[in-house]
Amino acid sequence: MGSGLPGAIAAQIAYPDKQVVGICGEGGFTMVMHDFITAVKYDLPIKIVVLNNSKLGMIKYEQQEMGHLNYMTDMKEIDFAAFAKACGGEGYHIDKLEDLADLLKQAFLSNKPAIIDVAIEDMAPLPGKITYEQAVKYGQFLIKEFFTNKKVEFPDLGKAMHRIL
Ligand SMILES: Cc1ncc(C[n+]2csc(CCOP(=O)(O)OP(=O)(O)O)c2C)c(N)n1
Ligand SMILES: [Mg+2]
Repeated sequence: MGSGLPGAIAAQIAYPDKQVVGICGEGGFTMVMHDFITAVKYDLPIKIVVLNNSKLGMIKYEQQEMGHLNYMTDMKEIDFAAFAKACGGEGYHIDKLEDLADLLKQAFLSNKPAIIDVAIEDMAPLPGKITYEQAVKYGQFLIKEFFTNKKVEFPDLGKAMHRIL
C-alpha cells in the first residue's frame, strides 16, 4: 500500500519514452500524495488513477468478516483533482461513467502529470469462496451492527450464494 505513486515516478524515470499509469486506492494514495510534487518538478507525464470509494474498503470488509464492527475505515471526501492542480499538474474528477472515456482521453493527450480521481462503488472485494467460519463471523457482525447501531444491511444473497457453493 502506498507504492503506486512512487512506483509510477520511478518507472517513468527508468522508461522516459513509455507512458506510465499508476492505479491506486485513495487510502494508499493519501499515504504518499505529496510525492506528486516530485512528478511536477521533473515534468514526468505520469497518469495516476485514484479509485476513490472514500474508505479503506479492504479493511472495512476484513473487519466485518472477522465479526467486528467497523472502526476508522471511513475517509473524508477529498478533491484529488483540485490537489493535482494546486501542485501544478492536471486534475480530473470522474463520477459518471459517461465522462470516463472523454476525460481519460484528455488526460492522456496532455504531457503533464495528472491525477484522475474516479468515484467507485462501495462493493465488498472478493474472497472468491466464502468459508463457513467467515459466514459465521459475518453473521456476528450483522447482529452487533443491529444491536449497537440499529442498522440492518444484508448483502446481495444471490451473489453471495455463488461464493459459498
Ligand atoms: C503500508 C500498509 N499499511 C497498511 C496496510 C493494510 N491495508 C491493506 S488494504 C488497506 C486499505 C486500502 O484502502 P484504499 O487504498 O482506499 O483501497 P480500497 O480497499 O478502498 O479499494 C490497508 C490499510 C497495507 N497493506 N500496507
Ligand atoms: Mg478506498
